[in-house]
This record gives sequence, C-alpha cells and structure tokens, in this order.
Amino acid sequence: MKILVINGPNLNMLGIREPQIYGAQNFEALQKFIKDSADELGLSVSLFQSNHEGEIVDVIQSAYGVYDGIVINPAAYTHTSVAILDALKAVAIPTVEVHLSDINTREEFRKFSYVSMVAKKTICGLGFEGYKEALRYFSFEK
Ligand code: CA2
Repeated sequence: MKILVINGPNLNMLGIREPQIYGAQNFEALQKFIKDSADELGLSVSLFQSNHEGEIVDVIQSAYGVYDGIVINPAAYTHTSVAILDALKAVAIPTVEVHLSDINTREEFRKFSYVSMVAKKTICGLGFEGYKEALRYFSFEK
C-alpha cells in the first residue's frame, strides 16, 4: 500500500512555540515518527509539507492513480479550504484526517473542518501518535 502523508502550513515550525498544544518535538522528529510507523505497519510512505494551498491541491491531484491512501493534516486550511476538499473529492483516494491537537475543544473557528466532509476518519488530540493511528487505517498489520 502506497500512502501519501500531507502536512499543511506552519507544521514545519513545530517545536518552536506552543508546546502545550502541539508538543515539544520538531517537524523533523514528526517525519521520522511517520516513516518509522509506516515501516512497522508494512506501508510505503511519501511525505509532503507545504505552506501553500495551491501546492497542496497540486500534490493531491498528482496522487491520482499513484497512491492508495492519503493521510492529511491540512493545518489552518482545515477550516477554510474548499479547494483542498474539492481536490480530495476529485481524486477519490481514501483519506484520513489528522490533527495533533483536539480541534473540538479549542477556539470556535477550529471546530469546523472541510476535510472531515470527505475523510473516512478524523483523528484529533493524540499528538504524533495520531499519524500512526491514521496509517493503521490502511494497514493489514493493525
Ligand atoms: O492540531 C493540529 O494539528 C492543527 O491542524 C494544527 C494547525 C492549526 O491551525 C489547526 O487548527 C490544528 C497549526 C499548525 C502548526 O502551528 C504552529 C503554531 C505555533 C508554533 C508552531 C506551529
């Protein structure tokens, strides 16, 4: 199974501020955690991060016919991006949404997610572990 993991804006800044919300580890540590988790679960994984909505749309489009699943943390675009929702609908690749924090217990504006409208599953508030949980959705190893 080939899985594309997409991280949205500012996740590359992890670890520098707000450790009480997002944890103290940096983005490099997150990427290593995702790769190690994929190895353990017998999945092939590609990692992509961008701060730009259009680049995220482009990478979702180019996943068509190439990847079996998408794991996405759209970060702030979660709450605003019809374009990302439409791209996920267009490619119809099974998608699991992840958030490090529990978006349902934070500010009102974070409670709504466009991506949830298409995601098979949404995992919130588990920190790095949430990405492993999302990968598990695609794994036979479980
Ligand atoms: O909890 C999550 O994973 C989020 O997707 C993270 C986003 C936020 O906009 C979403 O509402 C929930 C933020 C990404 C990282 O933001 C940083 C903030 C301060 C320092 C470093 C990163």
